[in-house]
Amino acid sequence: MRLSRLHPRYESLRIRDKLVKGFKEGIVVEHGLLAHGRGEAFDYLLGERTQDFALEAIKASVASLLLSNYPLISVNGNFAALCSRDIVRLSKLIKAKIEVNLFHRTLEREKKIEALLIKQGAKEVLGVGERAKAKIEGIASKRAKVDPEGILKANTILLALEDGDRTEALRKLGKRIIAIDINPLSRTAKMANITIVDNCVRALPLMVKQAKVMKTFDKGELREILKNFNNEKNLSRALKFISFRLRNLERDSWIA
Ligand code: PTJ
Repeated sequence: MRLSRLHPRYESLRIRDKLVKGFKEGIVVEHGLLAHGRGEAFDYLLGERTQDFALEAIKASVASLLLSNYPLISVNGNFAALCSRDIVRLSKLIKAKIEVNLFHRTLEREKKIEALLIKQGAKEVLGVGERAKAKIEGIASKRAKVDPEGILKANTILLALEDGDRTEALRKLGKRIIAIDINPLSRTAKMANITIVDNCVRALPLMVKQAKVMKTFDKGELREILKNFNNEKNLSRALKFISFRLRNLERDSWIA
């Protein structure tokens, strides 16, 4: 469909189109379209903007990734369809590995996502086919299969649109988890070390921008940013923001 930039919901429709295209190309699964719908509802509650608590989480995340000696970005279908270009850009800035890790795993999808990331400039994509020969305990789905040179070895992992089980299992293995999850109530949001409550479509470009600036910081400065961040408090700020917005909307609708 050809979208007019003048449409009041242009941005939201543009994102939907990206996902539908990803679906038609075999990158996104049907379930991914449903997951996006849930995300859209939360984005509506957040005012479809990156709020200050998300920006703080983004800064803490970039600090954490720059401090890590084995950072990794875990990519699923939705994340690839929406953010492939910025995933690759960020991976280069923070010197992170990229691994494909799917809930609805098929070799065909893994290869398509790998090809998309390579097209965007990735030099190497882990976790595809035979490479995912390690297994993580405590995960019931095929997401348990990981690359021994990737997720198994990494100490800081950035992920998006994740299920709580895997986040929990990865935390049990001692990994630091940075999650982009627009739902502050999700298990992943609560289990992660740092949760960016924002749409990945906005969060990733902002992470790239921050990484360009923060990679010049010394380790002391990065540690200070990380030390001042508290995930529980940040999540509660997100919830307070949503309640505040709903109260205001309710009041305004009464006046109208
Ligand atoms: O590609 P696969 O096979 O690995 O499958 C991936 C899906 C997306 C199907 C799978 O991970 C899934 O079922 O995801 P969930 O559990 O429905 O969604 C995970 C979280 O992501 C939910 O809390 C959503 O609100 C949130 N979410 C959805 N869209 C976005 C989002 N968070 C940030 N940005 C979004 N665009």
